[in-house]
Amino acid sequence: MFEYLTAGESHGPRLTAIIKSLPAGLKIELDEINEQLYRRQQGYGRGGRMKIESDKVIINSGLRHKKTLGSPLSMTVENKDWQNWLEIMAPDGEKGEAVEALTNPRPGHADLPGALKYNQLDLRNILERASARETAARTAVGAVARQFLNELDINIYSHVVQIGDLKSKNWGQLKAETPERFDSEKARAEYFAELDKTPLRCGDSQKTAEMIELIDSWKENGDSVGGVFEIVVTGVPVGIGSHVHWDLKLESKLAAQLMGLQAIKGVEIGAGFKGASMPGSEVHDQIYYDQEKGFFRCTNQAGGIEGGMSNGEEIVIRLAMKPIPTLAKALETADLISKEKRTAAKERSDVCAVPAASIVGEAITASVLAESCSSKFGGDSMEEIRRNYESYLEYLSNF
Ligand code: EPS
Repeated sequence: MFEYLTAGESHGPRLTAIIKSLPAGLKIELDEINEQLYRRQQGYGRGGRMKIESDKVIINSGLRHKKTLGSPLSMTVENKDWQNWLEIMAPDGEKGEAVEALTNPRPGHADLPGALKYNQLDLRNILERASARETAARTAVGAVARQFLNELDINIYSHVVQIGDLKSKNWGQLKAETPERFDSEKARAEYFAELDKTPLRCGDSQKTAEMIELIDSWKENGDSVGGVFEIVVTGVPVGIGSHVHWDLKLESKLAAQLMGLQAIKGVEIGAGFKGASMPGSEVHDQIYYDQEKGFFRCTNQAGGIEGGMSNGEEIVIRLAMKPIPTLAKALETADLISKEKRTAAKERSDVCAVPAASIVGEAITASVLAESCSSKFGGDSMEEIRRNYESYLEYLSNF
């Protein structure tokens, strides 16, 4: 369940996502999918394309009267910009080679390796699919997964903690400073919801102002800007994922899928790379027991995952996004056909898309957790999954 496929080119007619199978009887609100699509389109540093698009989902199958049927759920998101590309991107067009080919590959993009691998003489045949426009489809999938996870009281949040070389406090530091500020789900949800009203989805307004200045000044130089964002998942019961096979481990599923998000170059779970320089006695979260809480930890260096399984603590993931490879200050490149020295293709582009990536990161995390939870709790219908989930929680509380 929750396996999915996306299709579509950036300037083609539309994006499509198909979730192969879902539990029957899951309530899906289209408004909630559209809200996630809207969130993904926000953020300071976006380019001209976002003024054209206003993403809305169309459900084509698998849903009746707001409830899933268990059959494939297929969704589309229209590309409004398609109207400006009717000839260049025509699926049955006859212009063929008369359309001017793009032959100056952008360093850092899929352009060159894609053209060589697929034997293409027009880079557009690669870049249209490589484009991060595709993430609108994954966001729609994640929005469905999120509604499933809500039924299991699992919540997924994110925030931006670095733009360029400017850093703000990460989740662990924020919690350590004022634990009482985040001690209920309501408080956590409110904190993260407020970030949606800010330009960069960063909780530090002073740092945000500096980050905006950095984006503006790098943009003026014709440059692009990367950054780091963090994903925080609450409410995951112990035992999601498994230690028995490498590909069942929760962190390998999360890392693999999150690294599949365009421009992501690094993933850390919990203390991540920092843990490598710390003594073991400080890295591992000591285990305590309380009649009320059951087993618990006072620290969370593991980022909520031990041995490939959730350990009941918050899951904390950090992702590094490189600067977007389409630069106004074009980099040097070599022509695909003539092999002569050229400057890279300059398409209209975003200068910084880290806030948008954080929303897609949430969506991908949601789809991984939905898949892992449905495999743990089984069942073809929501009633069956809920029964299994509740009896597992009861078993844990009596352990
Ligand atoms: C992208 C290039 C830009 C971005 C696009 C990703 O699009 P365009 O080439 O049309 O200006 O705006 O992102 C989206 C369209 C989106 O919906 O996020 C790229 O090359 O990856």
